[in-house]
Amino acid sequence: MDVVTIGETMALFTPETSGLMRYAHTYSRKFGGSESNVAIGLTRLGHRSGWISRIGDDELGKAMVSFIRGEGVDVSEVQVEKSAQTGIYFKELRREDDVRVLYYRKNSAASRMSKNDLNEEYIAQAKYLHITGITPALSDSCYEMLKEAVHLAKKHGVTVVFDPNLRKTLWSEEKARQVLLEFVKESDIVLPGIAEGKFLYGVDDPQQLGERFLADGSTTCVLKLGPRGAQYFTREKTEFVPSFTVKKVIDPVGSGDGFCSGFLSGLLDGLSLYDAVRRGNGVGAMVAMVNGDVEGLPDKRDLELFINETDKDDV
Ligand code: KDG
Repeated sequence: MDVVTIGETMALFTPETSGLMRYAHTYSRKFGGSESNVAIGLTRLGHRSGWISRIGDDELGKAMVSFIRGEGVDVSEVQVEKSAQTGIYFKELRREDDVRVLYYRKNSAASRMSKNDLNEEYIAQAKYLHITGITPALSDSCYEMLKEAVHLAKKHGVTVVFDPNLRKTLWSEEKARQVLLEFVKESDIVLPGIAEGKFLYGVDDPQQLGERFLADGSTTCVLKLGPRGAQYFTREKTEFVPSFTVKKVIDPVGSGDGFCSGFLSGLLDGLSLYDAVRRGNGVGAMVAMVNGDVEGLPDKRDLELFINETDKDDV
């Protein structure tokens, strides 16, 4: 396995019309979850990924696992929880530049995950363990599980990749800051957005933020700078990597996960950090141009065409 990831995925309902959701009558049903989005992004690019999770014993859960399995992700570590349901979320496209997310996930099946969901051998055979700051916000048992997963990864020399993925609606700011920093300190690679960096350290200068993340223990920090691109920091070097022109943002949700899958794909293919970040930028941009969390994730050929075609537009 190249990458193992852990987290909750939800059935995603998107109104077929834009505007206030109270006027919507028909919805399309998709699936979305930061970690499985990354796992799918990786299989599209030709890598092997596995997703650890829990689903409810219900139709949405079954459809979700079929979908993710169908994308080539290993789902052998997904458990079925009899006493809780698969989580749901809605994505309201209020207007062109205003996409809102509403969760119906409290006490969901995935929030019942615990240390018992972890198979040490499964984590040990991966090259990377990908985790996000959404999982510890779900419940105390999820928080404990994630700490244990990181412990197992470190024990077996598996590189830990952490995307803070701050979701303020899931917990208090104080708790979020404390726990996210705990995971930053335990991770090898961190992939924060600039707003998350500011939330964690109170500064928004990219250079200062990069230094803070490295000082806290990560060997590589890639700071996502939104439409501008991203900047990576290691102890030896820092470089800004410009983004690609996105002609029209249709749905930005999931583009951070797209970035992560492109970046990890680059590392797995042995690219330089600059080129891995560039691949991340390309995938992130492509996801933002399509409605849905995973529908815009490209395969390698599609990605190459996009990157080469937009090369001339680089900023
Ligand atoms: O990054 C995209 C995710 O936010 C989306 O897929 C849903 O996992 C999700 C979450 O918890 O918000």
